[in-house]
Amino acid sequence: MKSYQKLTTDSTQVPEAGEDNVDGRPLCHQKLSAWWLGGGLLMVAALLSGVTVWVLGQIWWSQHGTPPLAKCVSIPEDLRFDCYPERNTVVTQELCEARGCCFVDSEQSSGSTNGVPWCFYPPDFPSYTLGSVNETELGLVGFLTRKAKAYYPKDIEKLQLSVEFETDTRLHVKITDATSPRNEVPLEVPPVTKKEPFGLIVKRKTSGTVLLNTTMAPLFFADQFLQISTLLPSSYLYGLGEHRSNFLHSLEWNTLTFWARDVPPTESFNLYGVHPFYLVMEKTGAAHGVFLLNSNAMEVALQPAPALTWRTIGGVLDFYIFLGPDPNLVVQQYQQVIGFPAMPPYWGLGFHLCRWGYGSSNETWETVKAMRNFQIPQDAQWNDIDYMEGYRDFTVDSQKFGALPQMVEDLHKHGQYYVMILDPGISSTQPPGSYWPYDEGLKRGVFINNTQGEPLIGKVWPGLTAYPDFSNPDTHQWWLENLNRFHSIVPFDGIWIDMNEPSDFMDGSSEGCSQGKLDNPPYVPAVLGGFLSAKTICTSSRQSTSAHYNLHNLYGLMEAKATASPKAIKSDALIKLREKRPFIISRSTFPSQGKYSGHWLGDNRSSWKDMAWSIPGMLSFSLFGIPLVGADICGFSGSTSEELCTRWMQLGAFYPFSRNHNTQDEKAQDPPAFSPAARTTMKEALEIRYSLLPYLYSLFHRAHLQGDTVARPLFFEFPKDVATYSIDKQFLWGRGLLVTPVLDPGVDWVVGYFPRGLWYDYYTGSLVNSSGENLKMAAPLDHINLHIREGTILPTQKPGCCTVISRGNPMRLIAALSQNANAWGDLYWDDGESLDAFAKGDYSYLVFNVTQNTFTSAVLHSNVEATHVTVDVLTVYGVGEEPKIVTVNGKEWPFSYLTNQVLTVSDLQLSLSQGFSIQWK
Ligand code: MIG
Repeated sequence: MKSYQKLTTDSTQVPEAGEDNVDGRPLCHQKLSAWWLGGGLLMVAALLSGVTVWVLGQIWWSQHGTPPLAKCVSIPEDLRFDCYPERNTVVTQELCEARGCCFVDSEQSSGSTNGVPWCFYPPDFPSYTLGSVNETELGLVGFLTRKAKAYYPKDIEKLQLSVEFETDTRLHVKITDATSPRNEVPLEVPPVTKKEPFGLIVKRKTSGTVLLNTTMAPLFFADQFLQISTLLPSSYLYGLGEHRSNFLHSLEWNTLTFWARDVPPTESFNLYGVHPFYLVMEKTGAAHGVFLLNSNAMEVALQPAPALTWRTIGGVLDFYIFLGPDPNLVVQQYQQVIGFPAMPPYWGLGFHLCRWGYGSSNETWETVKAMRNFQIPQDAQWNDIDYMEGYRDFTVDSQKFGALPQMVEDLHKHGQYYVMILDPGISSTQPPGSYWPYDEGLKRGVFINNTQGEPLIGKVWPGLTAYPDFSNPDTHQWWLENLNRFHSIVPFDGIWIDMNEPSDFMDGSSEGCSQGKLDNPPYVPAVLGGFLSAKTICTSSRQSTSAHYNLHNLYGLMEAKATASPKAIKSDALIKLREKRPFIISRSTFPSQGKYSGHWLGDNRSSWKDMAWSIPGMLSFSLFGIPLVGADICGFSGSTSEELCTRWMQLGAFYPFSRNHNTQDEKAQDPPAFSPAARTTMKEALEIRYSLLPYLYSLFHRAHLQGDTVARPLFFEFPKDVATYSIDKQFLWGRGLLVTPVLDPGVDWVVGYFPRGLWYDYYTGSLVNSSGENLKMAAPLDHINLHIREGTILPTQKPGCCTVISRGNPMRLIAALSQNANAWGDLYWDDGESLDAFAKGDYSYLVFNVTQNTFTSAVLHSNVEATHVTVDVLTVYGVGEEPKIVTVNGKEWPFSYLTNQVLTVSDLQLSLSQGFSIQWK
């Protein structure tokens, strides 16, 4: 007879136990099979294309009671799952045992103080029993019941479990209240038509790796406390944002909290956005991902077993498991559920300049003129809240910003763009009849209400404010009309939505919050401040579809949707106004945000450390399906230095979203504010960015099309190279361009890791043949190291003042040959701003290839006016021998060859819209 004890202490035992039992039974046509094992264990299993899945049902006979100490101490420390996560209580033996848990003061027993819980679940802690199980089209549905109550109020006795294999690579596990509906996140997941069976212990067939095993700790499903734990197959865990941490998370008893919050990024705090998604690299180089679709305040506790515990205070347990097995595929599969990111306008990939504290429209305008004067590339000028009258949305300070409409007109005349900030809080203190947004909003009932049904009043920049309820479609219409009225005065091109956690300087409201269970839940995750309404509105406040308790983490998503959505019918504010692709940057984010907006990493500091943190921040958002991301270049708060700002402009030139932004009362940090040398270096960095925009734009197309990452972690391309797993000081653009910035002061060198293979210096074509090693490189202050991976062809274009110019400039194609002398690249091209250009077929798509000493450009799709764009230069890196002759479309052509194996063919004047070939012999 198999005892539960045995099963719980060795993860690999569970599947093995199943296999023992099925020995001798052919696992032939089965989609689903169930066996009763000894010891009251029901097991349901299915063999899928890539994984074997088990759902185990535990029958518990034990009662609450104090577990014997011997049993407790026998549990290894790493496998102790916290039974008392409450932080405000000193956990005594009495309190712990009242919960039926083991109390072992591990500091005394092992001298370790590293976070091992003293109060933890015994192996036979009461949990749910799996009852009847029925097959469904895609898997199974079953019921879970609880015999003994757990210790949180409103423990739900009967749960419904569904386990469905939705696609070959996606498993969907959902646990809900079987009898009454609970809050669910209104994410529109595309319907699944494919029929496949399904599981809860998930084991990869090829490697035997157990991806999930949730049998190690009890399942909780009380009204306001839901918890489930799983073992992890390795400690290589990524994602779980928004947090400030290394890209590779620490599993040393590390708890991450999820609750949208206005706070400068700080380690271990909950920050602006919420992304309950992780990716794990398994020991074999395969990857999988897990997404918990839940919008409540949440906590993820990591421990070195390695194991992970999800703890949320509402909603349902709705898991999607993505089987990869390649990390790129995991992220794609995740985005198949949450949606692919919007295609940004081309200009959105240009350089953006902003600050808080431009004193006037003229001061803003002067900055733009200085940028032009020094011929530093800039596509967009921004304004912060300074432009408003009394910080009220949809107003312009007529004294200081009287020239704003003219400035915007001037930007447009120069092919440049204007973006301004909007905060959600709407001033509630203006005399009636004088402020349309509030008057009209009140009339239409678009604001979030308090528990008495009156608009909840908090405080933000304009003073007392009401908060638009973006879960209400009427609010979208009202928001659109506001934007429309404002646009007729200031014809803006993009919108920066800030403060949308939402931020409230008052902690709750002007009247405090209720004492009810929504403001004071029985369990509060480790949120900054210790209570849910810290720096935000009361969680009891009422929105049209649910309490703010459930919708808080969705506020930024819903606001972005109202501002930008190409899909929503009534809410596509920017599209209706401009009929062009929206450009929105949001501070608070939630899964599926990428469909509507990009993100910046918030209020960083002007420090070297903060610059370094921007890389893991950016890479995490690549995982979250928000590729349009960047940090405030040169730092937001604090004062930057010329050296720091120079290095940061170099790094920031490679943020997918590249914006220099500064707080008020700090010295200017725009490029013209520095010495000629620094200014020149900054200009050169931006010129490299602008040169590479055709490549970057093509990467965004792939992100939009299928969820490829743009800024990419090295291990995505080298998943078998464990040395890449912890790298977050370097990153790739797509598969082919390696960026190695300097992140330290006072140095003129940098060490970077080069995965095995050939890498070419971007600037010179000089070759690095790496065996998978760290290399020290020269990095004087005017230089950022960039390397092209073997086998890559980069489409580049002569830079210009702005994308409107650079987009028309001649192209240079750079081919970096592999060891076998091959290379590949592509180019997606459209007018850069039309909505749905790809869907409508209004684009060109070109594929470049090098094989057998021949470069070919093949036009696979051509339906856009691009004849004016010419290819002028082909540079080939890694041509081993000097050619005797070069031909272009069969015609002999002059060329140059350098001894570092660089072949250059110039003055080509080939039309981009026609295929061509260039051969060397
Ligand atoms: O309470 O609008 O993160 O970028 O400059 C601060 C002023 C409000 C926070 C944003 C920051 C912006 C600032 N805002």
